[in-house]
Amino acid sequence: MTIMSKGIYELPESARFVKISSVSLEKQSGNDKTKRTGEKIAIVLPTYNERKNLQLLIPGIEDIFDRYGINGHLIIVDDKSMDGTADIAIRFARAYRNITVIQRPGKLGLGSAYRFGFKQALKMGMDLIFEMDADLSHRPSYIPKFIACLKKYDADLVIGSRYCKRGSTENWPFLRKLISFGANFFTHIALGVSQTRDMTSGFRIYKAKTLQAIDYNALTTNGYAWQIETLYRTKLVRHKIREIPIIFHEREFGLSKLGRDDVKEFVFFLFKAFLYRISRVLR
Ligand SMILES: Nc1nc2c(ncn2[C@@H]2O[C@H](COP(=O)(O)OP(=O)(O)OP(=O)(O)O)[C@@H](O)[C@H]2O)c(=O)[nH]1
Ligand SMILES: [Mg+2]
Repeated sequence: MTIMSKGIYELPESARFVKISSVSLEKQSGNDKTKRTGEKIAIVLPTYNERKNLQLLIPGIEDIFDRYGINGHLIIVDDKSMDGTADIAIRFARAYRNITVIQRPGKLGLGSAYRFGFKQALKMGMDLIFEMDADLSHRPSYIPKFIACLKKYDADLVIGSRYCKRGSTENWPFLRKLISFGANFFTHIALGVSQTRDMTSGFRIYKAKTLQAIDYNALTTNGYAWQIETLYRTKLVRHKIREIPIIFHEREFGLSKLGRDDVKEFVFFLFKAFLYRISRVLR
């Protein structure tokens, strides 16, 4: 794993030009996928230089939508990848017609990409919204399991957990395991979330009403800390959180995008949340 220390968040996302291409919003005829009925489910995929992965991932997700009759939609939020990720995404959008591609003009961070993707999903009237990495670490075969768990327990947020029984990571180097373990350990202490053992996991499904309840658009983090901020807010609004086991695969293509700014933001958020939690206890 190579860690990129590229600077992010130089400009607020609102101040930048964003292009949204959605073939499904245009007038089309004779396409079965866009005519599917039932609950509308969006999968938000943030991408930054994931061309090779996306080429395999999109057909994999579409296959699951077909096999399980899921009324699914993909929202790809690309931050000006240099490897042509957006071009590939647009080509798939033309073929599958249930894909929206959002092209932002620079790398604004993982959390910022999700915030933008969620806004689009809610605008499109989605009922359930997934977060999923685009680097094949999160396998599409779990998608129906998330939906089944959400329904079975009437949960508001279901997290794909690497650290519960039957969950695991595959091909992760020791250092990566240590970082993830440390992040989860300190997050548990700072936030006191007991409903999942994998607080930093980015494979999740939310009910639309939960995103509205946590006021996702007003959250403060832009990088990887987004995962713990959204989880903490979900706990604070007392929405139901469950976890299912997942096997997380190390990426085969491309590099990790976790940068120094992400780590700083993560630590700062944990510290702030911890102080807030203590002040609530003492009050
Ligand atoms: N749009 C956008 N996507 C991003 C950004 N940073 C990361 N991503 C995407 O978010 C997903 C998760 O990022 P990864 O770099 O895989 O993070 P990770 O899974 O913690 O790290 P690895 O285990 O090394 O893969 C991937 O699909 C990335 O392409 C960003 O600033 N903007
Ligand atoms: Mg990854």
